[in-house]
Amino acid sequence: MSEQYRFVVVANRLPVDEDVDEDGKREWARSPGGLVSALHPTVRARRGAWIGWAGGTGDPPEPFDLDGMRLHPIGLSQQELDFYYEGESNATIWPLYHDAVETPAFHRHWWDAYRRVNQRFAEATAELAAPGATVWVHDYQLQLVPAMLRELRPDLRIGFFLHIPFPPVELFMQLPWRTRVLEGLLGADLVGFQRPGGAENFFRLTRTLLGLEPEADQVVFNGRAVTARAFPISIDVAEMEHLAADPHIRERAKQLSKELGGNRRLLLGVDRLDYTKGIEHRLKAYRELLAEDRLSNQETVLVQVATPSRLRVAQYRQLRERVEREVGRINGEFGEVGLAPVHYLFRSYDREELLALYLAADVMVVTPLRDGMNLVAKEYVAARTDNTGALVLSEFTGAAAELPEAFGVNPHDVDGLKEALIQALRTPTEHLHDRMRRMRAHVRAHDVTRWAKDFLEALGERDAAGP
Ligand code: ADQ
Repeated sequence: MSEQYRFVVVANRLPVDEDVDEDGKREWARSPGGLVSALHPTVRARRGAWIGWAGGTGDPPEPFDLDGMRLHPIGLSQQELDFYYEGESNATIWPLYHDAVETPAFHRHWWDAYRRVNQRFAEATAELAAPGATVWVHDYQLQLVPAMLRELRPDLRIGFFLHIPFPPVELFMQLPWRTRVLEGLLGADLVGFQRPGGAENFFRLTRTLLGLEPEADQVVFNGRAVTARAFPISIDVAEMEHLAADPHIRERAKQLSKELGGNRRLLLGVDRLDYTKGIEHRLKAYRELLAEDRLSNQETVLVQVATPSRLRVAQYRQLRERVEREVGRINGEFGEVGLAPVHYLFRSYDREELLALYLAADVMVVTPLRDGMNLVAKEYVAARTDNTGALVLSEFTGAAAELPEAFGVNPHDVDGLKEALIQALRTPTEHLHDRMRRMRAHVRAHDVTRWAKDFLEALGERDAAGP
C-alpha cells in the first residue's frame, strides 16, 4: 500500500504553478496567495498531503514533495475541464451562489462530469488518508466529496469550507440536483461558511429538503451530527506588513504616484475580471462624477487592475468587452494627451507590485455585487501601516461585516456610490486615520492563521494548537 497521511487538504487546484526556466526545464513553485500561505505551515507541520488539479489536461504528473508537503495531482481531460470546471462549477454554481447576477445555466452533462470528477477526488483521498485522518475539503467545485469520501472511509474526520456565499433557499432550489449537493455537504462533520448567513441558509435547506431540524449549530443526518458555522477567512497580515515596510516597495509606490501624475489622488480597484466584482458599476460612477465636474481629471485618477479569469466562459469574455469599451469611452471623453482618467491593467501582478499599488492608493474601491469575503479589502487595510487611506466597501461582501469603519456602499445605487467616493476623497485625514486604525486592529487580530486554527479546532483535530 502506498504511504498514507494523517492530514489531507483537498482543493480543486494544487498550491503550485509550473515554471519553465531558460533551458526549458520544468519546475514547480509554490503559488502565492493567502490560502496557500495559511495552509502550507498547517500541512507541513503535520507532514500532510494536498490533493488537487495541477493545471493542464491529459495524464497528471506523478505525486511529488514540495516544501514539506506531499502533492498529489488529479488529472482532468479536456472534456472534464469544459464540463466540470468551466461548466458546472463556473457557469452553474458560481453565478447561482452569487445571487444569480448572471443567469446560471443547467446542463445534465455538466453535472455528470462534476459528479465523476468529485468521485475521482474522493477516491484519491480515500487511498491517501491514514486511518482516522483529518481531511479538509475546499470550495464549490468539490461539494460532493464529503459524502463520497464518507461512503468510502467512515473512519475519517471530514471538514468542508465554502469560500463563496451560500445562497438563500429560493435560489438554491433552482438547482436540479439540489438534494444531491446538500447531501454531499452533509457528508462532512463540520461545514464552514464565510458568514453566519451561509450557515442559516444551510439549515433552512436541510429543513426544506430533508426535514432535518437543527439544534443550535448542528443537525443529525444518518445518525451523525453535522455542525455548520461561520469562519470568516482572512489574509497573511505578517506578509503584508513585511512587504509594506520594504524600502524598495515604498520607493516603487512613490514612483507609481509620480508616474500617475504627481499630485493626482489615486483611486484603485484590484479584482479578478469577474461579473460579481461590480467593476462596471465602479466605472459608471466614476464617469458620471467626471461628467458632472464633481471630480476633475487633473486631480484624480482611477487605476483598475483586472486579473484575466475564466476567459473560456462566454460571460467573462462579454464582461471583458463591456469593461474595455467603457474604459475607452471614459478616456476618450475626459482624457487629455498624457493624462488618462482611467488606467486599466488587464494582467496579474506579483505581490510586490500589488503592495506598491496599495501603498500609493488614496482610496481603495471594492464594489462587488456579491462576494464571499473579499481579500483585497483586507490586504489594503493591512498594508496601510501608517493608518492613512480610505476604503470604499460594498455591503454585499463578507468583509463589510468585519470592517464597519469603511465607507459602505450599495453598488447598485450609483448615486450612493458616487457620494461614497466623494466622501472618501474629502474626509479629513485625522478621521481617516481613526477609521483605518480600527480596521487594521481588527484584521491584525483575525489573520488567516487564526482562521485555519479556529476551523481545525472546531473540527476537533487533535493537534490544532500547532501551526
Ligand atoms: P476571489 O474571488 O478570487 O476569491 P479575493 O478574495 O478578492 O477574490 O481574492 C483575490 C486574491 O487575488 C487577492 O489575494 C488579491 O491580492 C489577488 N489578486 C487580485 N487581482 C490580482 C492581480 N491583478 N494580480 C495579482 N494578484 C491579484 C474567492 C472568493 C472571495 C474570498 C476568497 C478567499 O470569491 O470572496 O475572499 O476566495 O476565500
